[in-house]
Amino acid sequence: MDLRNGLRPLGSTPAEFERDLLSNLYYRRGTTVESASAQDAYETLALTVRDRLAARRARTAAAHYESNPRWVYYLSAEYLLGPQLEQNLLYSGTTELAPAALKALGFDPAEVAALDVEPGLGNGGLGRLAACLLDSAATMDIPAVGYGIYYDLGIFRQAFRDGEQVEQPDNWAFQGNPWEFPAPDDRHRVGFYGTVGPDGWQPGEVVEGEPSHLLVPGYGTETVNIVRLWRARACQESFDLGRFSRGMYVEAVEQAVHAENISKVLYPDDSTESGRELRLKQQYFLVSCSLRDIIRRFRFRNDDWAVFADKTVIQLNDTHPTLAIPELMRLLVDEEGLGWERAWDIVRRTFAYTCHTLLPEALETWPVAMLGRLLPRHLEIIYRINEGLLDEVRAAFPDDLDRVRRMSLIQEDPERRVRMANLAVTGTFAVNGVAELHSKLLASTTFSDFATLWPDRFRNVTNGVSPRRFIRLANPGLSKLITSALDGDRWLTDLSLLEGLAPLADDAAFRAQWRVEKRLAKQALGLGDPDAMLDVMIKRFHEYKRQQLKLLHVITLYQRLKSDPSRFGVPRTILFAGKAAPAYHAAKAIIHLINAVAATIDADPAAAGLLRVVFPPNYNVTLAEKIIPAADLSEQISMAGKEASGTGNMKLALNGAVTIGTLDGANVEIRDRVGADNFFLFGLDASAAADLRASAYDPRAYYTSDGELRAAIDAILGGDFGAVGQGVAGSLLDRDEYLTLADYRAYVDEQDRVAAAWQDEERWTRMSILNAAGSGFFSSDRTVADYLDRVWHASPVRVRN
Ligand code: 26Q
Repeated sequence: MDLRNGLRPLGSTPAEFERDLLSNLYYRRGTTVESASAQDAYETLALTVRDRLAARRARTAAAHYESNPRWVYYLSAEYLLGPQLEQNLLYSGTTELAPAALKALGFDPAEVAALDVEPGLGNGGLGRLAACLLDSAATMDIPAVGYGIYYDLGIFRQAFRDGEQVEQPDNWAFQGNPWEFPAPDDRHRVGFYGTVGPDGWQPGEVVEGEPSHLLVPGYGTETVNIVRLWRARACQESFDLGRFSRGMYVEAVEQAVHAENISKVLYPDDSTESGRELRLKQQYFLVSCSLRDIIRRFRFRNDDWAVFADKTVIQLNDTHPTLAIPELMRLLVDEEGLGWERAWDIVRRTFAYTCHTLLPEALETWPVAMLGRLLPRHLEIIYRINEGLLDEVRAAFPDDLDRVRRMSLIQEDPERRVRMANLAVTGTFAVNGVAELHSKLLASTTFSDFATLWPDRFRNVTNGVSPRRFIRLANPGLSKLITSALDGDRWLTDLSLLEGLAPLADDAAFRAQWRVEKRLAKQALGLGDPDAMLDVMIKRFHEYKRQQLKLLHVITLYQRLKSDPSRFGVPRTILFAGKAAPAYHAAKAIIHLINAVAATIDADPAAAGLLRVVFPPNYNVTLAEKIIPAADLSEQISMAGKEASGTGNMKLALNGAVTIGTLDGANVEIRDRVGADNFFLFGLDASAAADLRASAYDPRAYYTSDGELRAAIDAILGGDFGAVGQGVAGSLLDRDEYLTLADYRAYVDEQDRVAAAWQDEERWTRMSILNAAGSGFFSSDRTVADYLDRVWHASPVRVRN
């Protein structure tokens, strides 16, 4: 089938692009050049670029239909897709055409581009990973669909008021979103509440899920996949015409408003389980809509459940979509009439689970009472799955009651709750961690009982990042230099080729060019002196990540500058960026204190030209793309054994930042690959940290015995930075859950070695180049290749031109 029949081919010359732009402005935007606003121009440009991808999308769909492949479905409550315009220009080969055409029509390309809003449909690493994996799957021609939620309000916009974080709503699609294709025909109905009787589940409330999809183009290939996002819609019946006619306007729409609240807002929490029923509703809403869609798509070419698990693999991005396991059981048993064992076999062969945490408090559980009220049939199914699990445990370990209690899907004390991670491990054929160390720790600690019972289920897939977004788009200058050094841009789809840069670390002329690009990136960022070291800590705020440790270092540097300049080191701009969950008071207190310290240093002429602390608000993908190319030093200083992987660490190394870090998450693998000489290592390792925490750890002993540490904490307590930070200092002295004081001395001493290395410009540049050269492994293309090999077992489908 040739889908191009009857379609006007879209041109690739400037004149043709300009003609299409003009035509879209008239016929789709309904305006004229003379009266068009910048917003009109932006939306029209987006449509014109999107059209070029839509033609490829149509051919992709046709090729997929024809080959009836094994599909990869990615279920994720979060996606951080990043700004769409620059990416879609690059992927459609219109990066040069577009601004030229805009100019020819009298628009200012920079003003137009600035209107592109990033969809902030995620919190942090897990959401951005989802976007990188989709990018790589498309680039590798893998038939894949991402499913998620279309939150009206994405991750909050962060602002500072008197140095404190305040959260503002992010109504990202307020002006409309020109990149999406609404598909109201593919709506599904989702039930909640109600009762289970002889005729099965009778929901008490029904909401509709309406999908829109965004295009996910592959780079350097024809494939264009999609990510499908669900929005909650009230059913027709929920508008109460009777009440409306009686003037009860609010009451008339009450039900409808209630229904649509499901996709209203992203939970801005990346650590603690929120006890809110609406979050659970969101999770089931995502799962129910997506599974129905997956089955609908399965039926295009298949009619036998016997092949479902051969044609489908569903990856669960953490436990947030774990209700998919009981939901598929329900669909197969209650709606399709399959027997329990047959259905369970299909489910167990269909799902795979990625765990992204090691923090016990971040393992999701839901009160049995809440789940049973919201989803009574699912609770029955979970109980039945649990019976099978516990029978298996008892058979393998007779008389080990404690093990049965630990592995049960139901936690009994202090309140009965469903353990979603246990359910995810039980209902899947593969469970993976996101870095070598993390996967090892999962199997030896968090999931040790399950790993003993089912050792083959556990594997590792180390995270990766898209080189298209995080170096090609973010850092065009350095990308150009690399392309000319490597004689072409094949490295963009085979990042291992960056190894070819290693010999150039010894080439003085190349080093000079490398420095020029770094400097230009710092100038473009415009924060601080471009000749000072840019030392960055950019990530969500969490005590385990230890922004407070970096802050103690800042205070120590400041105190040395004032009292002992010979020990100060080198000029630095220290950049923090990141959001704290609104209810995470300890993290917000750290933000407040950082801003107070920054203000004090900024106001002190003694610090001018030597030390500056900057904290640009509202860290997101857009801002990351500006900071990462400019960074010299990458702070990856979590307490060892707590950071599952990290992906910012990879993005920074790829762009030639040198890491100072603990042996945590993927830092371990970064150090292995860039070389121990090009990585500043410090601190307790995971096992020493775990031992110290298990012993009678006394943070005050470190405070008492280390003069610099004591001085830094005393400065906070004594009000050098205003009344701010008493709580932060107090919690470090009293409990210091993440061993900040235990690692302080090793950290500060290692920072002195960083400063010494920086003083030798040529040495530093060599390290910087070797970091980029050694980062090839951290491409999300390699991650997808590992998923294909270890979990998905799917094959590419080539799309013809
Ligand atoms: C759970 C329940 C209720 C509300 C919110 C949540 C929630 C939301 C988001 C829990 C966790 C998250 C996000 C976790 C996350 O981003 N983890 C990071 O994942 C990265 C990708 O694997 C890793 O690199 C990071 O180490 C890990 O912290």
